[in-house]
Amino acid sequence: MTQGSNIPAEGSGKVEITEYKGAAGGWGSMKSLVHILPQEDAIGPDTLDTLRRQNKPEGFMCVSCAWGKPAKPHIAEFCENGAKATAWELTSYRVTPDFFQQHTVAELEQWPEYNLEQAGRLTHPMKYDRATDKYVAVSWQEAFDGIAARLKGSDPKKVVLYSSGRASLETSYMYALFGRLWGTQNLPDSSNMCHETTSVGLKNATGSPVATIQLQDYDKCDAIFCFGQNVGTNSPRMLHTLRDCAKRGVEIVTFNPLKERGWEKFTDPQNPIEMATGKSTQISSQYHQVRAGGDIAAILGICKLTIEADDQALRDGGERVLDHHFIEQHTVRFEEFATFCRNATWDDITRESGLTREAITEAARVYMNAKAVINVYGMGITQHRYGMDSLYMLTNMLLLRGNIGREGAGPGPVRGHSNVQGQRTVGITEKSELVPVDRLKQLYQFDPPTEKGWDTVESCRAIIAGECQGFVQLGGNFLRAAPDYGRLREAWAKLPFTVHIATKLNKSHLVPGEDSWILPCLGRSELDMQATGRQAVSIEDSFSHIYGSVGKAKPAAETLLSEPAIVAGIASRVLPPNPNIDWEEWVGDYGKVRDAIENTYPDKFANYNGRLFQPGGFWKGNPAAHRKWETKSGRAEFNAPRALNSAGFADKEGRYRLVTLRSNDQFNTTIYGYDDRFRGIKGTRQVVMMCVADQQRLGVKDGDIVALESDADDGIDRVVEGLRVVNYDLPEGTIAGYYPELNVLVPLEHHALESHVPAGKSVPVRVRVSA
Ligand SMILES: Nc1nc2c(c(=O)[nH]1)N[C@H]1C(S)=C(S)[C@@H](COP(=O)(O)OP(=O)(O)OC[C@H]3O[C@@H](n4cnc5c(=O)[nH]c(N)nc54)[C@H](O)[C@@H]3O)O[C@H]1N2
Ligand SMILES: Nc1nc2c(c(=O)[nH]1)N[C@H]1C(S)=C(S)[C@@H](COP(=O)(O)OP(=O)(O)OC[C@H]3O[C@@H](n4cnc5c(=O)[nH]c(N)nc54)[C@H](O)[C@@H]3O)O[C@H]1N2
Ligand SMILES: [Mo]
Repeated sequence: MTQGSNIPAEGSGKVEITEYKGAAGGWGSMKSLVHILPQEDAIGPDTLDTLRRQNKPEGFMCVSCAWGKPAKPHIAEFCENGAKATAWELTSYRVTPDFFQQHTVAELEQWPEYNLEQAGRLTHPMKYDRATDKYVAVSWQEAFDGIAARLKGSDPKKVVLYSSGRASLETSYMYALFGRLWGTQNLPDSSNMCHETTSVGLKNATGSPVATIQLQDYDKCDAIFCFGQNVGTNSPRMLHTLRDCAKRGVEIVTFNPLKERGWEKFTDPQNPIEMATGKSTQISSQYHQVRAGGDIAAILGICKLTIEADDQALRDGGERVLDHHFIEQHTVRFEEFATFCRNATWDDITRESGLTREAITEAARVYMNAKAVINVYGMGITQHRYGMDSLYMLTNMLLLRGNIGREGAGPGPVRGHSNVQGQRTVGITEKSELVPVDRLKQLYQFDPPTEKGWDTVESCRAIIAGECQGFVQLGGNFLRAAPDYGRLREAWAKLPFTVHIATKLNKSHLVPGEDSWILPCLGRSELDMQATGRQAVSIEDSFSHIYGSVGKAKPAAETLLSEPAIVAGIASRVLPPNPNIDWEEWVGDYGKVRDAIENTYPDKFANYNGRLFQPGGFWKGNPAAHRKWETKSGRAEFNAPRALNSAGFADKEGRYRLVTLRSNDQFNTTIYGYDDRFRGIKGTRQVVMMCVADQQRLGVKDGDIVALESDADDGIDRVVEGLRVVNYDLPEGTIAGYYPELNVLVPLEHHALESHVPAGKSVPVRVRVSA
């Protein structure tokens, strides 16, 4: 067993910034993979065997992204980053009680995130000991009893039960049910920082909070528009789909302030000919470098041109451009929206989008000529103050030509965590209207809470105000992922208690409240043996397909418990006995939890256990995909935007829009390394990417060190020092750097208005140049 060691910040390699000339995928991805595997000492039989079975029916479902898993998988149905995630979980390094004996918590908190997770898998339940400032090993029994005592002594309405989107459907169902039985709906999850804008906005506009398309729709579309998603890094398996589309002649039009390599070209690492010849496929036929927050205006331009072309056709007696039949039968507020578009001026559109009228006209041409269009998007849309307006614009655009609810067309949000969408499906939510309250009542004979619980922003507010009485996290790294790190960290240290169900050590664990426990759990790739034998779990992807997943690798330690066992361990001690729930029986056989899920959601989960390993997963269905609109009006809804850019603050001299995003060597707050290959950045994450014009205005150049300061009008000082200027092709006034290092700059109240998703894609900052 190898013990993790403390390596100084920023890795040990030298910093190198050069333009990356290769395609996404290709040899670069192979090299990156072999680089991380030995580093993790993880090329054991288990890792390779696990990778072979990754994303295959009866295999194990990757813990990285939520992209669909085809019914006929590739020989190796995984990507560079999925393999990294697996290797990271199957590391041979261990964080044992000895490790904690050697390091105080104060010392560990100073370690970079990379070193904390690199130290290895957690092995024993640990409890914080204030006298020595160390975590010490306790038995599971002691941990559960201690936690139960703390929970019972608290007001359920003041305790947060957070989850990160990796936990399975089975665990998530049990966790949410525990919360409600105990009396709280404070059930935020990582989705509250992610696609909640989708869940709220798409639901309002189409009645369905998720993608209406399925994976096979990509075979039927003839144009794809992509807004604010970085496919090469964050959902690399999608590149296979896009490559096939591009080869078929599908036009792919991308809107992104950064030139992201994955949207430019792709060499398939699994294609020997492409690998041998270095041949790559061009992905985007058009690439528009919109300003951060400029999507509303860009799409407005497309809609304006489409509507005006239709007006013209009406005048000329030509073929109509809009799908009037669809608009009349299926939508509301079209006229209002059309008037808004006709009245919009090109001055406003070009200023706010940062694009020329010609560029937008080119994009509109593709839209008007296409029969079936998919709008793909990610965090570049959802993480803005007016993110919902961007999302509405995306939907408006599709509705104009009836591009929802038919083959090859529809909105295609690319979800983040592998089961983040599924968690919402089975009850992880702070909103009772999303919960089948009557069914829960009937099944478990209790009155579920009806008042709204806390989402992420509300949880942070409560923590900062000193009102939160305790925080339980099922996976994740809330303290680091949430906004306003400086203020939150200070308040987090005063929490009465925290409980962390986790595979690896992270910063959230290292700012202990009065009492803190770390509960180490099995990862999804590991064998999960319970009373009735080997267990499977299940997850839901971005297309609402549900798959079983079976881990086979030897667990990192014999002392680990599964997530369902940990949730049951806590729940059974906190709750009075309930004749309708046998927590122990559920842990012994997850099939019984699936039966309970099926009983709670009979429409979505019919014959759940029977269909668990259906190739390609089983579809839980989607009313909007059949043009059944479960909205307030009973139709799909057009919505004119409230603002022309989604940043939500005015332009001002010296003010920049900071985009916080992911490098190619990270999974959220998990940092695999210090290289961001496609962006040509090596050996450091302390950077701010900036275009030449902005550098000249500021009097700085590539390689200079600057600081970023908050420019929010809330009087709070927030600063990050020591950032290296990196010359980057970006629109003027838009700069970019890495999350989570820059989270200190994201004001808590700077969030998407309705969904409360922190607005990490346009943070108002100033650049301070040291004398
Ligand atoms: N390897 C790996 N895979 C992951 C993750 C990971 O960290 N690593 N994270 C997972 C999770 S939880 C999620 S949510 C997804 C995240 O995947 P993405 O949605 O790709 O998230 P980001 O990396 O934050 O990048 C967002 C993209 O939006 C662009 N952008 C920023 N602002 C704007 C804007 O105003 N308009 C437009 N049009 N574009 C903009 C950025 O340049 C960037 O390309 O990936 C998931 N998959
Ligand atoms: N500024 C800024 N902030 C952001 C974002 C951004 O783009 N910009 N993105 C936001 C988004 S989209 C998201 S989704 C959130 C992510 O927020 P989270 O989901 O809370 O964070 P992660 O980094 O994914 O969590 C990593 C930790 O999960 C634990 N873990 C890993 N695997 C398992 C497992 O199988 N079981 C259990 N129990 N634990 C496990 C490990 O201990 C690891 O340290 O961050 C958000 N924050
Ligand atoms: Mo996410």
